[in-house]
Amino acid sequence: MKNKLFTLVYVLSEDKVLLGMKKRGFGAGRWNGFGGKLLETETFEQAALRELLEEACVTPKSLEQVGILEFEFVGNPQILESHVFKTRDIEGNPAETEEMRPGWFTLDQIPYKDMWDGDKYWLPLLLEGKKFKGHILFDQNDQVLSHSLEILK
Ligand code: 6OG
Repeated sequence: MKNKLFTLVYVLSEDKVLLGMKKRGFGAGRWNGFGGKLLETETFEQAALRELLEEACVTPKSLEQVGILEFEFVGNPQILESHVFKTRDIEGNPAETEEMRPGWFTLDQIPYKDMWDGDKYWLPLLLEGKKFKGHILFDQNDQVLSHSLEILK
């Protein structure tokens, strides 16, 4: 079975990161980066840019790919492969959309308890400027059962 392909983008500004409260669909009720499914004709970078504009009303002037994460759920063979990006340069002001309510968080106040359970393992790597790849296995209650992460040079 082919992996399902996603993008996930984090906007950084000084000592803050922009997250979005997902209002509907997969992951609703959690703060997350901005992103979604890759369309067939898109590169990951094009999809990341499109999703950031659709969900937060901002356009990155540049995007840096920092990680690839495979999310797996027990009992489901379909792997969710998320390509993770960061940017510091955006055009426009973040605004609420039908899908996401944006909010800035200082790096020592990331709301991990209201985020996907895996985030606390790898988001600190992104915030420390590292590149990484990894695999995270979740149980039926969306809790992490096991994870492996490798820092890339
Ligand atoms: P749409 O269904 O809205 O795309 N995503 C995850 N993000 C985190 N932090 N942890 C996970 O662990 C995730 N699984 C999926 C990828 C879904 C968005 O949610 C991300 C996409 O950006 C399970 O099109």
